[in-house]
Amino acid sequence: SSMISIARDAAREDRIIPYYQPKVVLGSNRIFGFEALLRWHSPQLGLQLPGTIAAAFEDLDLAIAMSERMLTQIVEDMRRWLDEGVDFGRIAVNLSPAEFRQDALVPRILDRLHKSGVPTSRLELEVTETVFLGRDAETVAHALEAFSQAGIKIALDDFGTGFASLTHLKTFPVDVIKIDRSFVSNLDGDAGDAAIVDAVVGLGRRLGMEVVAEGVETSVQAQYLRDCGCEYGQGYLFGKAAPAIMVKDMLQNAR
Ligand code: G
Ligand code: G
Ligand code: NA
Ligand code: MN
Repeated sequence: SSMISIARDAAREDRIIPYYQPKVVLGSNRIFGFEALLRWHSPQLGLQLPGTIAAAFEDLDLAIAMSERMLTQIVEDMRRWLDEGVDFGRIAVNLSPAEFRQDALVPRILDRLHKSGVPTSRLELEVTETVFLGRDAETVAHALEAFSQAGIKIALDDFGTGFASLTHLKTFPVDVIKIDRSFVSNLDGDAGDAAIVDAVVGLGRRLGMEVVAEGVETSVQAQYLRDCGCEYGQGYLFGKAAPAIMVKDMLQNAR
């Protein structure tokens, strides 16, 4: 399809750029990390969101190529920030289910960190519930276990929208639950969504996991989340994704 050919071009031509969206401690609005979000530059159309090449994330070769570009730049950015004394906290990177089909996923990521001297504790990997459901569930389990053993944090993204069972929270090494923004956006109006958010926050805390609310756009939502004990948030209220060069400013402005 043309989407695939566009993505192939984007991955090859080095047009992929990580943008960084802050994640904050809701009690203080302090930034404790960032999510790296893929952007790519189209010579014709300018800066593009990942949705324009969504199909590419399901193609193994392209998913790997894009992920390589992202990781190379992210590790470079982290190395530079460490050298400059910029405390960026932890950087979360999204992994698509297709990426778990490559044998060398774990060493590929660990080698990068080791070669650059960036501590594994600085990296978090975000996966959606769908990674647990395919026929490669066992491969995925081994990879997540290996990442976790190495000190990399694992976040379950878009929590509540997939088909995963609560058992997965117990059987996979999950450190962070990200409450999907569809629940957060209706917090001020929908009693059902408020109940779901309350329950997930309670569940996560009881299991000793960090709970991050995604898509926080209003101060009313942020206050509701604080009141129900949700510790962390992410969303336009605190900042949109921005290029690496803006990270220092974001950290300074959040103090
Ligand atoms: O970045 P938003 O700005 O549009 O991201 C849209 C979707 O693309 C989200 O579901 C997000 O998880 C996914 N996404 C963003 N960056 C990456 C990436 O580097 N790799 C993968 N696999 N997915 C990404
Ligand atoms: O699937 P994932 O959670 O990784 O996707 C993150 C997506 O959510 C990205 O497209 C990002 O740009 C978007 N996003 C981040 N914060 C907000 C927000 O406050 N509101 C909305 N509507 N989208 C957001
Ligand atoms: Na994500
Ligand atoms: Mn999400």
